[in-house]
Amino acid sequence: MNDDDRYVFIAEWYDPNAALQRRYQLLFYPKDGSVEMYDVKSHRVFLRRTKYDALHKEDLYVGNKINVFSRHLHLVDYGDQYTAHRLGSKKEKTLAMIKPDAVTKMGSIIEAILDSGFTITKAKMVQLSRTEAMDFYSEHHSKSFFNDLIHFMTSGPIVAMEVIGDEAIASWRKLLGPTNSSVARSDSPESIRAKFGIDGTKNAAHGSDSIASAAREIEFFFPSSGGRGPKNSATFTQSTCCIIKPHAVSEGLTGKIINYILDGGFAISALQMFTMEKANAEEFYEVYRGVVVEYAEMLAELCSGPCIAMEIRGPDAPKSFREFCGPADPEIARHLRPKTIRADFGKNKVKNAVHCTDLPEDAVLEVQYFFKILDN
Ligand code: 3AN
Repeated sequence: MNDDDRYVFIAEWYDPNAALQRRYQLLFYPKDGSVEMYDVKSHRVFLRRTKYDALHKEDLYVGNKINVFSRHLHLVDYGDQYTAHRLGSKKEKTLAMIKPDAVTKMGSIIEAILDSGFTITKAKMVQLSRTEAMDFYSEHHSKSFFNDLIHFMTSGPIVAMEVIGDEAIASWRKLLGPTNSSVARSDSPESIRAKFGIDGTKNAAHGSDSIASAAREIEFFFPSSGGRGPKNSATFTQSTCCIIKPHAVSEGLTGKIINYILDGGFAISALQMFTMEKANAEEFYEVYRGVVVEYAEMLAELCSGPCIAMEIRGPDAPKSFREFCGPADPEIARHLRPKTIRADFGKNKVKNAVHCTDLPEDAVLEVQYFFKILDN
């Protein structure tokens, strides 16, 4: 690294007060981890060069959303040739999908994805209709296994994810292993299909096979404009709401927390990644305003980056799941309720790994807030 290295990006930020999409030139200095921003239109300094520890070189690529001093910025382009050349060449997006046979193993699969250095930028659990599954696999229409494949893919929910990383298309397929799970077990025993797949059709997960299919498949599940994409799998009955908070997502704990929940005997019937706007977080946390001392910090945390919202089901769900999460303060949790999510993964009262519904009567309302209102 050169001492005077600096990377330049074009970043967009939606300014809710002015209802405007603003454009900035963002400069990052790896030497001291500082950032500087200029308003593209007015050429004015927007942020004087300031050290910002939460931003890393690995976060800087076109398409990624980053958080700089509580503003969600979307990196839409490279600002100069040098940056494009140094940081841009290898990053790709691909579609990773967990198939119905492996949804109960999703914690371990997500852990494998994150441990391999990929970033999950979108995620949604959906239930495919027959028409949607046939559309997704249209290239296999004439194959002998087509009917079995469609039957299988509509037999239960799946989890679709947009994954970004260096040469993500080929690396994710390598991590997946051969299409047939038995072949995977002999040829590539450490692969996902070897570990979690059953046979040739029930093979745990999917990965796009080219840049063109990655673009088509990502658009299929996460339409960029207008369309709705496949429906989320929320049931809105006998369930409760859990959010993996942004700090835990950015610390790479998503897979571990999901495993913890599943191992605890709960089922995850819906899951989606959201990046909360302040107004939505305020609405969601309304009951805590003026009641909880840390309200303002809780708000800031919930808006600080992507979070994972989930619908949780299980015996005596709202109450039993709340106990499973443990006391809101992880320090207290570690003393009084050591085998709880917050005791194991929380840092402090604000960064306490997860939110869960407090009052049983709010449980379905909170699930609806994410899976009916925000997923719109
Ligand atoms: P991959 O997912 O490895 O790219 P494709 O695209 O050839 O494999 O096939 C799509 C899906 O169809 C596979 N993931 C698998 O579930 C199913 N499939 C492929 N080949 C067969 C086969 N010979 N018999 C049964 N199912 C198959």
